[in-house]
Amino acid sequence: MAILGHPAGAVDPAIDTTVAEAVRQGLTQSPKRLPSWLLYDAEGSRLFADIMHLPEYYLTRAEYEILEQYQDDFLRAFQPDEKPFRLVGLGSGDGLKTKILLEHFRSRQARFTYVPVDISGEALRQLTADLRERWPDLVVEPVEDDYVKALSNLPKRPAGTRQVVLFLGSNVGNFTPEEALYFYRELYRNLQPGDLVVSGFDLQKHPAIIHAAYNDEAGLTRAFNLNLLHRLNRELGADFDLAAFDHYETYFPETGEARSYLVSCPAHRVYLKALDLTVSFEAGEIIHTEISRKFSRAGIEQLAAESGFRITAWLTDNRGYFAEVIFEVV
Ligand code: AVJ
Repeated sequence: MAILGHPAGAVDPAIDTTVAEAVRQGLTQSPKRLPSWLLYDAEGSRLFADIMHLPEYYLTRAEYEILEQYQDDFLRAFQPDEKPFRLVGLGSGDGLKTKILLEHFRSRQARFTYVPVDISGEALRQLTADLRERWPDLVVEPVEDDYVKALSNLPKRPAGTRQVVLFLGSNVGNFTPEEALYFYRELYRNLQPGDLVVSGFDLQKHPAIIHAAYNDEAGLTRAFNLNLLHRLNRELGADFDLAAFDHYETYFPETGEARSYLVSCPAHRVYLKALDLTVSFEAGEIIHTEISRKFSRAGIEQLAAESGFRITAWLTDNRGYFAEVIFEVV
């Protein structure tokens, strides 16, 4: 299942073959690219947690604002009747945003369980330990997996339970339009009538605001992007010289795509021991590492319609930067 770039593979405790294969594929094609899920090793997840606090990174604060302001509306949407619900958090990360909702739902004695899904085992273990300490009676069933695979591998849900999938943080922005459509169709296929998907979408806005969010003064986004090479040095015995690479991001308002690259400044070669592969870089050659797509309302409505969902709520922050959208299976 390679469409989202994280194919299932044999498990070798020494070398992660899914990492190895993705890197071999990405660095032997032209232009070079590395899938964005590779950014989230333990260090990458930590760096991203710091990025969420950056003054330029408006996304997290905007989403917070929406979750806080509309927590009651979310609960009414998730539990319009007496039916208990199961919250599935795709890409839960450090879970800070989800905790706002969990806290509120607990204070209202809502009946629910929580299934955080994340590709970073480390982030997931921390979140689970933290939640279990804070709310010992909350049922938390963590799943360490990639989103699409997780959908079909979820623990069996108790009968008479509504499933509510949280896909926050504009993680959907990492997908190409084709991947996003595929992903929402897969979601639809794995859900039942009455089930919900709550998606966070970063909206199109002044390009300078978006550009700044991926080019912060403190250099955290740069460190986050470069950390990917550090990871390959460690996990694949590569000899990337981090000083030879730069972070570069550019935003295309016509398509809503922010694209991030690593740029090889000098012409040079890199050797990856675990792959027995030498990769040549020309001066100024790029490796594409991430797409952070920004959405229009029409684009989101089209995505919902083409994947079979009905939009039942559209909630934004006061500046209209970000939208939390509820999709229902009809
Ligand atoms: C976690 C994918 C939503 O694209 O904004 C932040 C990741 N990359 N800064 C985003 C990210 C650079 C983030 N997502």
